[in-house]
Amino acid sequence: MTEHKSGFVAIVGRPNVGKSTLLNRVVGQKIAIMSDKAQTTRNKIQGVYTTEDTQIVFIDTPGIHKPQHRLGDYMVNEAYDALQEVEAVLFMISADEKRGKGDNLIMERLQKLSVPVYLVVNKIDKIHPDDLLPVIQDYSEQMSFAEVVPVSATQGNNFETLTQLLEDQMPAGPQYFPDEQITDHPEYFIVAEFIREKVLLLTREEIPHSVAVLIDAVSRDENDKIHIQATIFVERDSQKGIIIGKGGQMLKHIGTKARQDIEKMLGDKVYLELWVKVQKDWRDRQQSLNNFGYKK
Ligand code: GDP
Ligand code: K
Ligand code: MG
Repeated sequence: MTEHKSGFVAIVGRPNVGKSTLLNRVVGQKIAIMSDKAQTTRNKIQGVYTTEDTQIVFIDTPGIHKPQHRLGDYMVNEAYDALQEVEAVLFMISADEKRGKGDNLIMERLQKLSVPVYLVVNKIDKIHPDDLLPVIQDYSEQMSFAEVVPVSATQGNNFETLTQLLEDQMPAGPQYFPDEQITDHPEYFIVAEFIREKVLLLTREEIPHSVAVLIDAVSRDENDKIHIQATIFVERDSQKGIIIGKGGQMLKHIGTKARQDIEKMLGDKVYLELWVKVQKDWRDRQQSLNNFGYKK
């Protein structure tokens, strides 16, 4: 018998490069919410990849950006925190975007690490193949990478190459999570995230960033249907109006879409009841951040 191998791998990069999409693809199920909005991901989230003799715990992180409020500070800390005690780091970039200050800032940090850093060039489906090499060259001139892996997180190109590289890299170690477990977060966390994702999908401008979701109650009725009550928090009265929408249409839409994702995850029928409340400027208030789970 070969010795069991395991380890932790952090996924870092600017907002919107596709980190959460990669995580979901690796574990084969949606555990991290995704959107075209920057700062969708607010907490570290572990996705567990298990084979017969290897377990890799991928850590998805909030995009590294310049914080504008306390929530932002928390998010960037979460990202840098994930770099502690990992066996490898995936530095993810988007093939169709120019290297920016944010990338340089991240690379400055990564260069100080003693573990291998892989350059994962995502969204190759969006570029002409001829444009790939210049991107790789540009980044490789900034720092040296253990390996460069071009991928498409939405289409799955090169995922076997990526996981195989990482499997080979893992040291001897225990299985941290049971075979069937795919994330460290409890289901209620993911349920709240699914609801927040639909708000991100259906609203614009500052609303997505002003929203937090808390699960108030979960119960099962005599027909085995799961009843979930949740509250969507916003920062201002005007935002509350937008979330509820004319005649409650927006809230209904959010609920319907979220319910579909929740039912898929739980494998049961769900009755979802949503409330909207205003919590003024919560993103800058430590007490609110603590309540919403954005605390150390
Ligand atoms: P994150 O902020 O780095 O976690 O990025 P997300 O995973 O939330 O993805 C940001 C956006 O990029 C979403 O709209 C994704 O659908 C999109 N995206 C992610 N990966 C790919 C990819 O490989 N190809 C394309 N075309 N879009 C992608
Ligand atoms: K995003
Ligand atoms: Mg994300």
